[in-house]
Amino acid sequence: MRKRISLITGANGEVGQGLIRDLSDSGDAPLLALDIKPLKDELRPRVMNSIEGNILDQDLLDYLNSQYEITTVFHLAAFLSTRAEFTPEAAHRVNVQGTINLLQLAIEQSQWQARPVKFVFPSSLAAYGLPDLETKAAAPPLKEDDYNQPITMYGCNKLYCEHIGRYYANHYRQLAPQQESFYVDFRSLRFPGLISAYTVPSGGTSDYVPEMLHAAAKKQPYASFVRPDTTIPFMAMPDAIKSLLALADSPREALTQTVYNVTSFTLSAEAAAERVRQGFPDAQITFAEDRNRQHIVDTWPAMLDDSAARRDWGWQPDYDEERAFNEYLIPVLKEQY
Ligand code: AKB
Repeated sequence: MRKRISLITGANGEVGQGLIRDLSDSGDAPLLALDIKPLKDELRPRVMNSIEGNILDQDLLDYLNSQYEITTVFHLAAFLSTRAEFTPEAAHRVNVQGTINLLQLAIEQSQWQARPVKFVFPSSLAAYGLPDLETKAAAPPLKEDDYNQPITMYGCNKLYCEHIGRYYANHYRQLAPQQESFYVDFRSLRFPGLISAYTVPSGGTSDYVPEMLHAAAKKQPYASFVRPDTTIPFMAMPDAIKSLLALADSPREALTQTVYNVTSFTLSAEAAAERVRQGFPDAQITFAEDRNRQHIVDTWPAMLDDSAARRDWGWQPDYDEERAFNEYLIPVLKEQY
C-alpha cells in the first residue's frame, strides 16, 4: 500500500516553512517535505517524512512515485531572481526542468489514481517586465496578461512554467490515439514580494524589505540595495499561505483561469524603512543602490490587479500595510530576537 500524502518541494524555503506549519496544524493529508537542504529540526515533527534531495534527480522522483500516493503537489523549489542571474543555465534547469519533472510525476500519479492530482505553483510578479520607469509610474494595476516581458531568467522561467502547467492541465498528449484524458489539476498564483517575520529569504530581489526588518530587529545596520522611491507590491507571509491554500481548495469549476495575481499593499522602500523605524526606533537604515538589482525591480509593477482571484475564489488579504507591520511583523520580530 502506498501512503497518501501532499508533497512540498522547496520545503525549507520561507513559503515552505509557513505552509508546513499551517497544513500540519489543520491536520490535512500527511506531508512529505523535499528540499536540497535538511528540513529545520523544529519542522520535522510536523511532516510524515522529509527527504533531502534534488528535483533534478529522476531516480529520487521515481522512488517517490513508487512509495507514495501523492494527492497534491505544492511545487515551491526554485532559484530566486538575483541568485538565478549568477548561474542562469543552472537556474533554468532547476526552475524549468525541475518543474517539468514534478509535472511528469503528477501526471503518472493522476493516471495511476484515475483522478487528477492537484499541482499548486507559486509564480511571481517577476513574470512582468515594464520597459521603463515612466511606463511603470503611469501603469494601472497590472492584470495577468499585461507586460509579460520579464528581464530575468527567474521571471522567464516562472512565466514559461505557468504556460507549461496550463499545457499539462489541458493539452498534454493531445494527439495520442485513444489517450485517456488524464491531466494535472494545475493552479498558479502570482505573488508580490513576500515578508515573513520568521525567515529572511535568500537570493531574491524583493528581499530589501525583509532584510531591513530583520536587521533592525537584530540591532544591525542595513544598507538597502534599492533607492528610497522604489515601489512594488508586498504581502505578509500569513496571507501568502492563506492564498495558496484557498486556491488549492477552490472547486475546479470556479476557476476561469490557470494563473491568478494576488496582492496586499504597495510600498516604497522609504515607506518600508519608516515603518521599520517606527517599530525599532534605533534602526540604522541607509540606501546604497546596486544598479543591477535596482534595474530588475524597476521593471516590476507597482501594483497588481487581483480582481480575478477575488471574483473566482473569494481572495481577500487579512493584512493591509498597517496590520502587516504593527500586528504581525514587528511584534513577532520583537519576540524572536
Ligand atoms: C524574488 O525577489 O526573486 C522573489 C520574487 C519577487 O518572486 N521574492
